[in-house]
Amino acid sequence: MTVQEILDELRARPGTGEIIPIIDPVTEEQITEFTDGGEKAVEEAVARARASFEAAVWTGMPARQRAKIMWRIADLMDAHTAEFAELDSLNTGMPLAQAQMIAPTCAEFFRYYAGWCTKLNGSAYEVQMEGGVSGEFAQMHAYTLKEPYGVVGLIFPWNGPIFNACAKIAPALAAGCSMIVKPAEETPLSALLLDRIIREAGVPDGVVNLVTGYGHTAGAALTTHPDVDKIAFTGSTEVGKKIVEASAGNLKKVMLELGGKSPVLIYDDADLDMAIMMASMGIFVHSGQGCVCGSRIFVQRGVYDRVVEGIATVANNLKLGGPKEEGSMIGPLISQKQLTRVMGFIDEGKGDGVEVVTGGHRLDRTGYFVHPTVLTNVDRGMRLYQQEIFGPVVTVLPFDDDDEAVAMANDTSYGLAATAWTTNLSRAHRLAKRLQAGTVTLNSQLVFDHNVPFGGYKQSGWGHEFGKEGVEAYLKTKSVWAAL
Ligand code: TXE
Repeated sequence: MTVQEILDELRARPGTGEIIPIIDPVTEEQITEFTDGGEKAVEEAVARARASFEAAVWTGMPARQRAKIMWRIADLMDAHTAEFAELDSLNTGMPLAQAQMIAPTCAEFFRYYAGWCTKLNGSAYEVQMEGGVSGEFAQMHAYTLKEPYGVVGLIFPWNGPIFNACAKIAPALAAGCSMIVKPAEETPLSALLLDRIIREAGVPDGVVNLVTGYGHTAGAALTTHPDVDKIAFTGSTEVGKKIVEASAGNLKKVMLELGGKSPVLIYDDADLDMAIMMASMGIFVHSGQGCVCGSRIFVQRGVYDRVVEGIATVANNLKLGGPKEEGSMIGPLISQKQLTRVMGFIDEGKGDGVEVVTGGHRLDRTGYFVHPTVLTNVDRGMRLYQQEIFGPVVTVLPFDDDDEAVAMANDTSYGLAATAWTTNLSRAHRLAKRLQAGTVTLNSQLVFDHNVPFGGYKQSGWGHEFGKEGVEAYLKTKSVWAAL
């Protein structure tokens, strides 16, 4: 299966709407184009998903058998690591080595969740009910059943195309759902390859249905569809709110993984070399296009100057470039739209008197590259301090003590992730409790495991992905009562 075959397959997909170009963010040239699937594609996909669910073609299969098929998906993905890496790096501009590391992690989602297929049990309860039908105390036996939600819509963004796809498809399959999969319009390529693999591995027709198209057409049609039982969405907080409103029609359940403005606290007793390197990579990796990127750094005053200088040095030493360019460590932003957005925040900050320690400009070359940017002298009311920029832009501010650090860290509407760097472990764990975030990392950043739940506090999301919580998101609980 070559990259060209995938490009041809995308171009040949039927659609009813506008032509959507796929642009290489490194060359700014069109790679291919496809037709928006729009409402019609969603309508057909939902009908196929519903029919497969009602016919129990997947849920009716023994759990062991489903687990084997999921393992087969993972094995096939491993056999195609090179193609997945090539497709995602072509589509997003991320370095090839990075894409090659990510692909096997994505395959692992299917192995991890395959294990859950045979373990989705309810609980049993012995109940003595006063005044029951058969005497003073009615003996009751109650138990819960875990049932798949039904037909679910999976909508995800462009920042980690194959990762986002697997993080949603694998638990939904383990739970026994039928699904409609809508990748971002910018990055549908690797989802096409995954779709082929899923069918080749033996997932019956109609269980996984790929729809390609815009968010405001295909995505929106999914969220309003009366026959979709749940939406699992990763993307912007703005669209997350739209999805909540759109889902009200049939009160479909919604899981949201939204944006962040994650704080990183660096104390004077921290391993500063490590903290500087990790905090820098924690924002500049993937050009800041990660939901957990630590975009607000707070440094204890005594080491403030040293840390600002250290982060600026890392920023200046990172080699930006496309996947094919020798030694490139960081790729471009995904699109002209994101470049305009990111530069808008930076230019507005400059106008408001922010100090640009380094960066603050796009690179003087083709491609949507922004120089890693360190900003100080930032006012906490500024838009660039409060809103997710989703670019390689970090603000650094000083603090004196725990109370001030925590107050500043918690001072946004987001609550996705937070980090503390300190060798005082009792303080580290106290901070973990006080920081308003769904994930807190202590003396570490950029951590991930399939088994550890991940979800946002405040306006960063609803519900969890990964781990046991990740599969439970696709399950309903039914209570059954029996009089003994
Ligand atoms: O995201 P969108 P965009 C944030 C980040 C970024 C900003 C804009 O701050 O700068 O969002 O990025 C689909 N109904 N994040 O515009 O629009 C769309 O087709 C249903 C953070 O790309 O949220 C795509 O598949 N679906 C985030 C997906 O939603 C709709 C990662 C995401 O697109 C829709 C990405 C609609 N009305 C961006 N409108 C994170 N949490 O990591 C769009 N979509």
